[in-house]
Order: sequence, then structure tokens, then C-alpha cells
Amino acid sequence: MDEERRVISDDPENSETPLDLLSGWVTPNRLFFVRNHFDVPTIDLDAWSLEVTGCVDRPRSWTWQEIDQLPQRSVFATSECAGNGRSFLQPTVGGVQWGAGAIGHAEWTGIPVHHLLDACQLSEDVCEIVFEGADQGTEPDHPEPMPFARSLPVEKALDHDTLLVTRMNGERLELNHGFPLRLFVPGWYGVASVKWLTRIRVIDHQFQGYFQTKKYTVQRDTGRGRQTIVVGPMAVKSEIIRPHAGEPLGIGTNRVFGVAWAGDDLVKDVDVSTDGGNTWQRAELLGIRAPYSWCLWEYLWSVEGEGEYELMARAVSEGGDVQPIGSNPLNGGYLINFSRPVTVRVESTRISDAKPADAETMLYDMAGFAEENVRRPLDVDLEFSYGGGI
Ligand SMILES: Nc1nc2c(c(=O)[nH]1)N[C@H]1C(S)=C(S)[C@@H](COP(=O)(O)O)O[C@H]1N2
Ligand SMILES: [Mo]
Repeated sequence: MDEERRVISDDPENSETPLDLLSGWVTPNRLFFVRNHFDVPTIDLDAWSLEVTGCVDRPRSWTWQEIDQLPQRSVFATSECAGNGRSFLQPTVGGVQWGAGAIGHAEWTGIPVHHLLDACQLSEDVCEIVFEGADQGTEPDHPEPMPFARSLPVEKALDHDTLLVTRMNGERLELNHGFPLRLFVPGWYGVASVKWLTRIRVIDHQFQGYFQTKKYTVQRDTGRGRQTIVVGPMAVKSEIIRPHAGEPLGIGTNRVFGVAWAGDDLVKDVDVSTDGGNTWQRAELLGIRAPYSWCLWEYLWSVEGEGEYELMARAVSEGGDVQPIGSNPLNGGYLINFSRPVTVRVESTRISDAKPADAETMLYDMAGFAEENVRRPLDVDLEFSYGGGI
């Protein structure tokens, strides 16, 4: 089995999580998707610093030693690239042609951003907080070099769960995932979580950076006409992990297994269709259901007749958001959360006899993950969030 990320484009690396190899709740770091716009920066920890500037009473900077000594906490959360699934769009849209795997779920450990911002004392007129990475580059429509930068509204930046992350699944961040320090914004598309963070700028206006005006935006019709909206919170979505497209199945009971997520909301239900969306049956949610995190689900499908079948899954959030059936052209190449049919073949020469909730295997997977974490003890002062601590 080739347990590796699936490279979509090289130099810089853009690679997917191999979803079909997953069976547990947490995505191992070595399999966790990578989205890089520019070359990975060179990091010298001795020369490294994080500075907070702009509309603050006490601007200051921190060395790596100072940052690494601050109290940290942990949040489990799913991170999905806003362009995940782009290759499934018809007609095609330019950009990295992601399949379904620009997503993963991990335990993120770090310092709440508000600890640093509190120390610097925000001025009264603050509007947004800009986060800047150490990576730089150009885009075809932006020939001058620019750092990768994104802003957050003040409330989201100050949220207890918005972290300056030093560890992912208990391990030091990989260089590809933003070593030594990255922002992590639970419940939001991955683009918000700036890697290789070295500068935080507090501003009194709305940030007009490239990655939230020229890219990572969607259109919305409002009372004031069509507006451009910055991509932020993740939309409700589900993904069928097994069976995969084209997989031969048997007469009898087949296991349909997948994941579903709903940003910072909980997944309420997942429904599965085996007839291309004409009829729907309720799937079973498995294991942990927590805000920010994907949940696992399965549906045991009894089938008597051979032939081709179109499987679909559709998630609903506690707040009542329903995963759409068709793509939304106003979303361009982002927020691709429509239910996508997976065509499978049931063969009369095969017999299937799947059993419900592989709970033991799942628990075994989680025990394995916990054990790996124990082998690499956390040397930080941890405080678990609601839904965490598993
Ligand atoms: N500095 C920097 N931060 C970045 C990016 C980047 O190219 N440079 N890509 C963003 C995007 S679009 C995504 S989806 C996530 C991907 O994080 P990962 O590579 O750790 O999975 O990082 C975000 N943060
Ligand atoms: Mo992304």
C-alpha cells in the first residue's frame, strides 16, 4: 500500500490526503494534504521572530524560545481547502485540480492568538487582524512579489479556539504544514490558517490582500446587487470514502462509509442514496461528534439486483444547513460542497456480507493514535477544549 500524499502538482507541493486509506477519525500528519502557493520558506529558528504591529498600544515581538514557552491548548478540527473537489466541476474551472482529498482532521495545539493580542493591547479603532507568512511569490496577475497574507475579523481572531499552532497531532509541525508556527482557524476553510506565520498586523480598515480579493472569493446576490464575499466558514459537506467509483460490489449487504462536517456546527444527519438521489436513507453516525470536527458515518446497503448504481451522500447540520445536490456557479472554483454521485457495479457472481459499525477497528485505530502520541509526549501546558481530550 503506498501510504503517501497524492501529489497533484510539484514545486511547490500541492498534494491530497489519500482518503481511501483512512479508517479512523484523525488524519496522520504524513498523509495530511498540503496546499502551498509559493516556495516553502527557509526557516532559521535562532533568527526567527513573530511581531505584532499596527493599531496596538504596545507593539512587540517574540523569539521562538519565548513563543514556545507560552501555555498552549488543543483543538480537534477539520481543515478543508476551499478548492477541494474542483476537478469535479463542469465546466472546468482553472486552478489546482483537486480531487476529493484536499481535507484532513487533526489535533491542533498552540497558543490562543488573543494571548498575544491582549499583551499588545488593541486600540479602539481596530477592524481586522492580518496574518502574514514568511513565504513570498508572484501570481500571473500580480507580478510584484507578495507574502501570503489573510485577515480575520477581530471577534474570530480573539476566539479562544483560534490558535498559533506549534504542533499537529502532538508532533512538531512539518515544514510543509507551516513550521515552526502557523495560524489555525477552526471551522474555516484552510486558506484562513496562514502557515510560516511571522507577522500579525492590526488594522483599522478591511484588508484588500490578493488572497481575499483576487482569489478565495465567491459571488452573492444581495439587495445591493452582486457582491464579492471572502471565503471564510466551511460549508456543510459529506464525502463517500468507500466504496470508491467503479468498485465491484456483491449481492447482499455492502458497507458505505464516509465522513461529514459542518464548519463550527455539528453534523445532525447524513442521508445516503443508492439511486442517484431519488430516494434517501439515513446513515449511522459513528464515534465522536464535535464542533469543528468531521464525523464518521456508515450505511449498510442491502442490494438484490446486479447492475450499476449511483451512490450519493448528503449531510445536514444541527443549524439546518443542507448539503446541496448541484454546484453553485456563483462559487466559481471554491466552496464545492455539492453531493457527487459515485458509480459502483453490483456483480451477481459476488456475495457481500458487511457487518455494522466496525467499532472495534475504529477504537483500535484511535488507540493506536493515542499510543503514538504517548510515545512523543507533549512538553506543553495543555488545556483541552470542548469536544477534545479524546
Ligand atoms: N503562508 C501560507 N499559508 C497558507 C497557504 C500558503 O500557501 N502560504 N495556503 C493556505 C491554504 S489555501 C490552505 S488550504 C492551507 C493548507 O494547509 P496545509 O498545507 O497545512 O494542509 O494553508 C493555508 N495557509
Ligand atoms: Mo486552500
